[in-house]
Amino acid sequence: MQSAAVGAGGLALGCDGGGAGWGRRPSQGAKRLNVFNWSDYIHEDAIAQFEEQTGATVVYDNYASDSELETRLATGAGNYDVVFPSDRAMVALLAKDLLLPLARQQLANFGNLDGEFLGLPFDEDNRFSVPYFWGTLAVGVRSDLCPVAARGLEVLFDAKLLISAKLRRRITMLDDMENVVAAALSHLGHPLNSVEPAHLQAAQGLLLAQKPLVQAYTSDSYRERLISGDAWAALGWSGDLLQADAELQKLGRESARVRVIVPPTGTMLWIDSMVIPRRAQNVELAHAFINHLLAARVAAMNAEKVSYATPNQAARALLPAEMLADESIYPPAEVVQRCTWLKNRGAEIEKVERVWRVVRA
Ligand code: N2P
Repeated sequence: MQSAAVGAGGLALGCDGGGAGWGRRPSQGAKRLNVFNWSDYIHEDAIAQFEEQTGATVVYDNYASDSELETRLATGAGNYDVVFPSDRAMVALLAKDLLLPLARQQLANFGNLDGEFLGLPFDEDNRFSVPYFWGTLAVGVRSDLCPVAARGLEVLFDAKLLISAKLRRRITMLDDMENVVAAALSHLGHPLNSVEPAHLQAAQGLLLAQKPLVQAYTSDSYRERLISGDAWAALGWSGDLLQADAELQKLGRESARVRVIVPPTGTMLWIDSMVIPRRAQNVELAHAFINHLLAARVAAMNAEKVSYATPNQAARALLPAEMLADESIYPPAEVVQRCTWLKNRGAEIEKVERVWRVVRA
């Protein structure tokens, strides 16, 4: 399995690590690749190895929301060569013709991907996108600090519980319209993509009641807030929450844990892809970078670091068994069945936008 996986890799890796270091200043005439990715979403050695192998310099920058990415690409700011939109953002970026079709022959490692994650509705033939990681919308709880045994979303939404357990201002929510509204809908027992006025009205009421108890709406700093203990519970992306737990263990804070709960009644599933923006300046190097991240060993190293689920089958064969068995990364089939993808709600999304505007006002 291992040799098949590595053999499928088009790029000879054989790297010793070390490398020139990412984010270094480009030397004159050196090739330079501009990469824009979600925060905490790559193993830094994956970048260093690429720089080492190609002699290119990777200028790496982070974002925390799809809308940030969409705005940058639409305005042409940043000159990015490789970016990582979610399934939701893919729809918007393709509609605006902001992505370049990929040259599959330059992606020798494409075959490492699990067919289950190919041909998804937002890009049926994967003409523009290559899956990177998938995950869930989850709840992370500092179980050593939080005085209640959380089961799921109630630890964020049950106002009585929050006040009695002194969780007031100890919770954080994502700064993400669709996912926060979906979490509220889910807590109320409504479909996560609902645009029923009565459902959205109830979700708005719940979010407004919750608002004074929220420490922050943030899509990146919740990881640090959980680690520091400023926040005790957070709505977040599964891997970031697991990273917070791993970081606490690394710091030797044995009793300090972040327990990651994938709401058993079902939650949002999402998948992020690697794509090349239409205005990219270094198209060939961009393909080489995507291909590098598809190599089994690189993808496995990356998956171990970020604790998200990899769609790379060859990489999965290299992952530790306990990671593959971790249900907060790879939820069991019956939970996945209860999960849902964010639906493209067309013009109806305005109703969700209205709720979000009222809540965030
Ligand atoms: C990584 C965030 C994962 C992105 N920090 C969710 N689409």
